[in-house]
Amino acid sequence: MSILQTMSQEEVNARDYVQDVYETVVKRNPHESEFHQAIKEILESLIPVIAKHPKYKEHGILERIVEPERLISFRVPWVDDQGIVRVNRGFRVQFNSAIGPFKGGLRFHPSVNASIIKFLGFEQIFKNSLTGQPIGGGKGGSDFDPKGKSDGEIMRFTQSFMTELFKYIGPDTDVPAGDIGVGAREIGYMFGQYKRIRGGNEAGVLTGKGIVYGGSLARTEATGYGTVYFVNEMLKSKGLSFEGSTVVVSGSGNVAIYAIQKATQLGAKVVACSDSNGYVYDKNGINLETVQRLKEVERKRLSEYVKEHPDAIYSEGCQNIWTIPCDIALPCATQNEIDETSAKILVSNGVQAIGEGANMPSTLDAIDVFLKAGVLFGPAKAANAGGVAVSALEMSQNSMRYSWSFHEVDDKLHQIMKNIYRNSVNAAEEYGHPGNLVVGANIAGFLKVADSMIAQGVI
Ligand code: NDP
Ligand code: 2IT
Repeated sequence: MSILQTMSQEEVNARDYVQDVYETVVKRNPHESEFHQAIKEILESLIPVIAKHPKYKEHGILERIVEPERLISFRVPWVDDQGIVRVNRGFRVQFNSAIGPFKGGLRFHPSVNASIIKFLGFEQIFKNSLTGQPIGGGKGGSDFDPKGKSDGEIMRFTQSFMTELFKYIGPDTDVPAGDIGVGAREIGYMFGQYKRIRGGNEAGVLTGKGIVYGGSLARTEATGYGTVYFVNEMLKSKGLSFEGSTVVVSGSGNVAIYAIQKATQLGAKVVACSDSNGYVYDKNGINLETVQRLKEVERKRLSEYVKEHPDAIYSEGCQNIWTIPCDIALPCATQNEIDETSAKILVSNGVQAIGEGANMPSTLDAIDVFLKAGVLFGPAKAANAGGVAVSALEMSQNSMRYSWSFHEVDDKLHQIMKNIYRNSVNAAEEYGHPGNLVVGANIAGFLKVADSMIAQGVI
């Protein structure tokens, strides 16, 4: 039976409408493949919602939600250690403020462009809604490459970046945080510059700050821990657990490090991790202390790991990490790092669960492979929402001028991840796709934002 025969007339109409919206996005944003990909995934998930509730079409919700409220692009001039003037491009997309101030990280990586920032900002709308906290969707960054830069260069760049960005952000309007290439050091320099320009201490303007000047305990750990908490819920639904499992984690940055730590605490053996040059396989289990020191303190390449652990094997090229047999795969590096071929290899090696720590790490074809094979699949906007959820807790603590203990924050994070899992499962069930957390997370995230947009009129 063809798909058309299994669809009601309302669903056929909804599908055609969604297709029209998608085509308009592609036409209006040419050559932005990552942005198209994120839009396509969401819109297709929403077909049963549009079919069931005509109000979303009547209020033009889809046409409005795919268009950012504002996209800011700016020049970032700075002087390198040789005295040469360098220029990068900065971005901030303020995508949707229906449920709260814009919230989302800043990414510094040479691949950053409007497409990357818009896909991330669009995803952030639904992720932030899923957390249950009052935060809208935003994202920003620059094509600046932090690799090989001195501390002074990083400071001059971030100060110049903030000298422009400060005009558009604030504790009640838009609250940036970290992402790839932006960690505690960069947030510290940006916070200092913002405070200097504004002439006041608005602690809640940025999250991911150092603990002694307004940061939240457990924010550093939150994304990686949250991903593992989410995957644990998926595993429990099938009577499985991390205990005794073999895990592969891609990346070796903030998200990867704390995913490795929590998975290990729950009894898993994490046998591999990677950076953009290659991956390490350690049959004894990855030594996290070594990875943290190499990547966070010494800012070296992961290839150095094998000098200290001669039993481990380093291979050039990060893609082949997915050929390592594992029970659980946690992609925690970057977008589209698992393609259809890698997904098929993972499935044929018997993978049971995927938890997306990174944003959009699986291509649409890869997701299809996982879902068809019946692999437990935790999509990014649900599985990695723990980072932004604890950022919102940081904002709350800043407003209260008070700090919670590590355990208080970690307990709240754990509960938030369980709620996201439950709400995604329920939405998938209610809209006719039981067990499909891609559809479930997209719908659960969408409904609150869409209803708020209707309540607030055509803006
Ligand atoms: P980091 O900069 O701390 O680490 C990024 C890691 O991914 C590094 O190991 C890096 O390797 C690797 N990497 C980056 N680009 C590529 C690439 N093109 N190919 C292969 N590997 C790559 O970033 P985070 O850990 O913060 O972010 C990782 C992912 O998690 C991103 O998708 C981010 O958007 C997402 N995320 C982050 C959150 C957070 O709170 N930080 C919250 C939610 C999602 P190398 O050192 O060689 O560059
Ligand atoms: O992708 C993400 O959710 C983040 N990079 C974290 C955003 C935040 O505001 O903490």
